Formats: sequence, C-alpha cells, structure tokens
Amino acid sequence: MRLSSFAYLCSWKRQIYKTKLTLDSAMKNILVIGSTGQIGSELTNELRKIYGSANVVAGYIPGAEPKGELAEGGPAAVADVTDGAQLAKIVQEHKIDTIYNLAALLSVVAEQKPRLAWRIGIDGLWNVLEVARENNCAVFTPSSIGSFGPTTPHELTPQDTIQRPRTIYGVSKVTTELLSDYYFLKYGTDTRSVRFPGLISYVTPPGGGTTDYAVDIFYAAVRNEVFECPIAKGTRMDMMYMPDGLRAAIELMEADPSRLIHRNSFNVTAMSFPPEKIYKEINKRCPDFKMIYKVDPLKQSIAESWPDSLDDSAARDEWGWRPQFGLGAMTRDMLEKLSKKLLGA
Ligand code: AKB
Repeated sequence: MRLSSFAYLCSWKRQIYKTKLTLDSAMKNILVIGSTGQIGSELTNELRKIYGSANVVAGYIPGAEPKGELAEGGPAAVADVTDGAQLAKIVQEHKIDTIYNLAALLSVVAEQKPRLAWRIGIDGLWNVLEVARENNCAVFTPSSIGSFGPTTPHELTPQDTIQRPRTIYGVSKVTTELLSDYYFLKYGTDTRSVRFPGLISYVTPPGGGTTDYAVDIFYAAVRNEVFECPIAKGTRMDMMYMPDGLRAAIELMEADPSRLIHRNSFNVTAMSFPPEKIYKEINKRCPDFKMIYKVDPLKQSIAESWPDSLDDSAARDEWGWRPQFGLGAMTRDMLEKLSKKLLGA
C-alpha cells in the first residue's frame, strides 16, 4: 500500500475509534485526580474530546492549578487525594461515575520522600476506593514497570510473575494493584489498571522519574545542547509515546468487563531501548547532536531492577491492546512537535 493511502486509512480508523467511543460512552461523568501532571494534563483534554467538556472535572491541588486549554476547557475542582471528604463532595456534586486517579510521586522523588509517596499513593488510593465504593464509581489507577524488582524475570517479563520491588515507588505500586483487586473482589468496585512503561511526551515534562531521560534527550536535541545521559549504555527499559498511553487507559476503561481475566494491573508496552538506541534514532535527524554518559547511581540502580522488555499479551488478548507508535514514528513526531513548541519552527 502506498504511504499516503496508508496514512489516510490510519486517520480514518482513528476517526471511527473516536466516534465509537463517543457513542458507547456518551453518559460518563469523569473526575481526573492529578489533572495537571504529566499524564493528567493530556488525558483530561482527550477525555473531554470523547465524553464532552462539561463531563470531565479537572481535579488539582493548590499550587498546581490548571492553565490554558485545561482551565478553559471544562470544570475544575480542588481534589486532594489525602482528603476523602473533599473527594466525596466532588463525586456527589458532579455525579461522577468514573475516576482516573493519577496522584503519585515518580520513582526517584519517591525514594527521597518515602513517607509522602505512601501518603499520596496508598492513603490517597484508600480514600479514592472508599469514595468509589460508596458512590459506585469505576476507578483507573496506573501501576508501573516499577512494580517489578531485581528478582523478576527481565526479558519478556510475564503478566503474572514475581513482584518484589525494593523501591518505595515499587512497593506502593504493588500495593496499588493488590488493594484495587481487593476492592473489586470484596465489593465489586470496577477497578482497572495498566503498568505504564516510561511515557514520552512533548506536552508536560515528567518530574522525578527513572525514565525521564528519554524525554529530556529530546529537549537537548532540539536546543542543540550536549545531553548528559544519567542511564548507562546498554540499560534497556520499556517506553511508550503518550498518545498510546492515553489510549491504553481509555480503552481499558471502555473494555467489556466479561473479557477481563486480569484487572490490576496489565503489562502494556510499545518499545524497549537502551540510551544509545534512542540517541542513534535522534541523531539520524539531528546529525550534530551529542550525548555523553554521566550515570546517576540512584537512577541506574532503579533502572537495572526494572524489566528489559515486557510481555503485554494479556492486554492484547483481553481488551485488544495494540500500540501505534514504535521508536522511529515516535522520534519523528517528538522532534517535529517539540521544535514547534520550543523554537516555533
Ligand atoms: C518513573 O520513571 O518513575 C516512571 C515510571 C516508569 O513509572 N516514569
């Protein structure tokens, strides 16, 4: 098939997918907790396109108020996961039936503030699940490749395997998975989750993750700065372009529950690479771009404890998961969009 007709077919398929979701899901009222974060800022806008602007509440904490399209595009409310009464009030006022709970600290920051990581990730999750149980809401709470540890099989990490992480981030993600399954099994609360790999986006930068280098490298390339890579040569981790990440969350929440054998949480991936491979891909389009290694011991030890590549066949079988962006397509799009954003070119 010629490239132009293939691109046309893809855009047509995307339109059918959006129309189908719009029709299937016309009645949802959604609260996004953490709507101004790396995932939330894009997910909230995407959900508004599908379910209607008025039906998606952007939850935020003071100091991280929504701005621009996020602020203007629909309702917003202070939604602090550590305050269960506040969450219950929003859920009742807006007749919320679905909660995307994105409040969490990323892996490196969590290591520096373990108590806060637990308070937000687990005490907060408890509040969300209680409100969901009392008000019959479905809940999506992301897990991560961080839920695995050094004793997990690293190559094609299976869906069901050893999960003995040694970081507080990992411990809280395993707890997230177990507590979410507990609420489903005990109370029938419709909890669902994916184990996100590193998410790469040009919109909102991540803050304090182990996989952040795979975003930072693009900023350096576009600004033509030498990139100091904190992860050692040869260290592979799973990654995903944000549009696929958003689709994973939304499609899982739309999946037919009778097909779900697993719930919390599904392996999902789109690509796996070490630093030298993404550098090479960027270098094809930015020939003067230079990278040197300046390995960060904490980030490196976390990265080494995570899988090299995930097996996401359960997500493919149970709800039809398929990534659309590989390394080449993602790199092209990132460089194009980031150049526009940073240089206006
Ligand atoms: C992190 O690096 O902490 C996150 C993740 C993979 O969960 N991006």
